[in-house]
Amino acid sequence: MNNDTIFALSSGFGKSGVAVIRISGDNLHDFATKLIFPHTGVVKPRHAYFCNLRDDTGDLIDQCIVIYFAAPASFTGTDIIEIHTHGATAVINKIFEFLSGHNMRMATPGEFSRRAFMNGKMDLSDVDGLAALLDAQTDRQRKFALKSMLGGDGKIYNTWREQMIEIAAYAAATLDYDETDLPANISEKILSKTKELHTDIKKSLSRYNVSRAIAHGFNIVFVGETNVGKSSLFNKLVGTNRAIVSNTPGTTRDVISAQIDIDGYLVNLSDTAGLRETGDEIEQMGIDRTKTELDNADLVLHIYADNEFPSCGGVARSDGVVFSDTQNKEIIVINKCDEIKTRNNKNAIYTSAKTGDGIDELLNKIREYMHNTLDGAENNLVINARTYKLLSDTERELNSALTTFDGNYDIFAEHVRRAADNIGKILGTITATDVMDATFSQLCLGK
Ligand SMILES: Nc1nc2c(ncn2[C@@H]2O[C@H](COP(=O)(O)OP(=O)(O)OP(=O)(O)O)[C@@H](O)[C@H]2O)c(=O)[nH]1
Ligand SMILES: [Mg+2]
Repeated sequence: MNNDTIFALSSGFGKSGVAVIRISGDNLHDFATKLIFPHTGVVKPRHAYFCNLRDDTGDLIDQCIVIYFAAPASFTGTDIIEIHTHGATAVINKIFEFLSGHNMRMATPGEFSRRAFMNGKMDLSDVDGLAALLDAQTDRQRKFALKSMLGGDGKIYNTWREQMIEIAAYAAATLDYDETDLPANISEKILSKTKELHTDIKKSLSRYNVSRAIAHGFNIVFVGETNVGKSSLFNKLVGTNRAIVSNTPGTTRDVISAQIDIDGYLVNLSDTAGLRETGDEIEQMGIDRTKTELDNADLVLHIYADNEFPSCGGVARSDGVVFSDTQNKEIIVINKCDEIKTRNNKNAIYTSAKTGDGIDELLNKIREYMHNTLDGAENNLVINARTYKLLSDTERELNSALTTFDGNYDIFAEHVRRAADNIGKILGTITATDVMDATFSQLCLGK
């Protein structure tokens, strides 16, 4: 192993009580001793030492806690020194200057994790989990990412891969050996096991939207004709006057977004331009954007201001142009209920952004919908765009193995082997440099 000695600020930038600078390298024991005991002393790994950190001229930089981790028992598998200093920009810069003078360099983003991966401390799915954890804003995101980071997903991928390798090996063996020399019913077992794997992987892929909704937020879109009170309701749910409200139809033109936390789930709320036929170019652009929002929606709040609305579901404009078929993921809201005498629609929620009537009921309905869609996701694989692509390729190979099977295990084995390779790419056991670069660069400096 020949690692450069690298350093980075592992805690966040900006003024803080404490900042943590991490150093990774091959032989840091002597340097740790120099920091902790400039005169005499023996540094023990994994002990916190309080010390006066001095530069090479003997000037005090700051009072710090320094911890030395000896390889391989560290995050990266290399020697590591952690310096816990006061979180002032001037102190941090001074320490960086001092370290640079000792033949050390600033780490690139994700370089610490890359070392951990190279030293077998993490597989790529753990790295994806770490990246998701660092991005986590809500409790559900935290739990979801943590499971992946601690190797839960890696275990599943490894089991799948081992099973595929075994299937491919047996399939190849049927070509070379007599059936009587192989385990009983081997042909049926090969096929049934492959079908089982194929079903499991298909199921995981179908839950991709759930992973995405937890990791990046559950998208709720407010849609409806002009002036029905979309922006007023949006403001109620966000809790501030984020969107402009006025009785002029066509007030909202752009998409206005805000994030809220509902029961630990991150929710992206989008208020959109009211749907109507318009000669106004800018308003039309807003309406086009509404369509994009609808395509990415997990739930649509379809707002009306009276009891009349099309019974077919889906989102249509007042001129009858159908925008999107959202009926499976739509809540019908009849707003301005303070002005309505009869409440004769059983499927709708009646609200008044003016009086606050029905807002809690609407929130409860959203909650119920979200829990039905997202709960239980802790058991899902955390699938991101990278793993989705590779998992889809895996599914396709297994599907080809099964559908092209004509009693000849030659081609069958090749498809299963390729499927196993794709899982290997998810884990990073088989990997191209560009995949690794993309995975590690999601991480920030110092990770
Ligand atoms: N009486 C009553 N008026 C409401 C209610 N909600 C909104 N309004 C009024 O209806 C008008 C339109 O409200 P907005 O929230 O701007 O409606 P919008 O659907 O966002 O309209 P556009 O952006 O033009 O599509 C404003 O004058 C609001 O004060 C309500 O529940 N009851
Ligand atoms: Mg509006």
